[in-house]
Amino acid sequence: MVDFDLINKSIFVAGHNGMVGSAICRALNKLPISLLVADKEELDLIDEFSVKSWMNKNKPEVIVLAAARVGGIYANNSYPVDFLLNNLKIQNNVIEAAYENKVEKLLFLGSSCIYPKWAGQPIKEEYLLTGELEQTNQWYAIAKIAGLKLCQAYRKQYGCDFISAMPTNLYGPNDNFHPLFSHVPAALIRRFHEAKLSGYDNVGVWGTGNPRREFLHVNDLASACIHLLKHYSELEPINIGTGEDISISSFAELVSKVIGFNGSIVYDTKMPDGMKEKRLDVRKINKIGWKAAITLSDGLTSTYNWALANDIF
Ligand code: GFB
Repeated sequence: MVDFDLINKSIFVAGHNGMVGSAICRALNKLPISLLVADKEELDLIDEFSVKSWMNKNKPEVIVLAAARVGGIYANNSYPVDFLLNNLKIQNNVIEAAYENKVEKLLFLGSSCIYPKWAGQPIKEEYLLTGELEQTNQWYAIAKIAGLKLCQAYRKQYGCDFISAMPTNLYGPNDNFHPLFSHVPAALIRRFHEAKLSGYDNVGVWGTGNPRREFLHVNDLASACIHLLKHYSELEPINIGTGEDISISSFAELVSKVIGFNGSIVYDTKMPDGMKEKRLDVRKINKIGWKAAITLSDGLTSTYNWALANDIF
């Protein structure tokens, strides 16, 4: 197993204010490293000149690229240009500047939605680019595929230690709790909470409730990222997940229980289902010594408590 020593390294987390970036910063802050972050006024990741000059000045030794335009199924469908173009710009700027500044290791974060719509389950890393993409998130998926290919290209042409990881659906503190643009965990936490407070009889859940999703707490993702920085150095991307999935209807029931909502659930079949299922095959990351630790029920409870404590609703 590869051993890359993070001790005393200067590590730049791009996207430190987001759910993923902030979780990675919390985990890195427990290590004897020097953490580099920059707010938008200091570093605009969409702007090539801004990225090049910031990198030249700050010279990180390691980069975690967690900055991206993200959102749930409705946001992906509504803002195709932002999801394609902004993500391409951010990753091109950061990855090119990483090469120019001789960054020793870069971790690029993709998403399980890069895999084909009809991929066999569980989804192995080698299923990438073997079939058509899911329509609702094709813009985001194309950008993320380009990002992982760019990392592979730098490894092939220049020998850079740039790796890519593909996390499954994530949730946790600092998620976006917008009622329309969020992913399903934050959307349902908000909706069930508001229904409980208002005394509603029922709550609407999008789609048929039949799709299956795998959910990983972002603190687990952060521990996986640190593990990969230390122990993974290959051309091929690596999946990060729990390896277990649940139907959206069972998930909605679990959220309703965690929130303490006693009414019923109504399905809005005018809203899209998206991919039927996307459970990741996580044997590769398990084999190099990492496993998810946070159960879905514990993770949802702590996320709800975090949202209450932070006046999110
Ligand atoms: O989380 P979500 O938006 O992302 O939706 P995807 C997951 C499932 O939950 C879909 C259903 O079947 C939705 O129809 N759902 C039910 C809801 N109620 C709701 C609700 O109130 N809000 C939302 N958002 N969904 C994402 C991609 O797809 O996967 C992202 O769009 C990202 O780009 C992520 O890659 C991993 O799993 O469908």
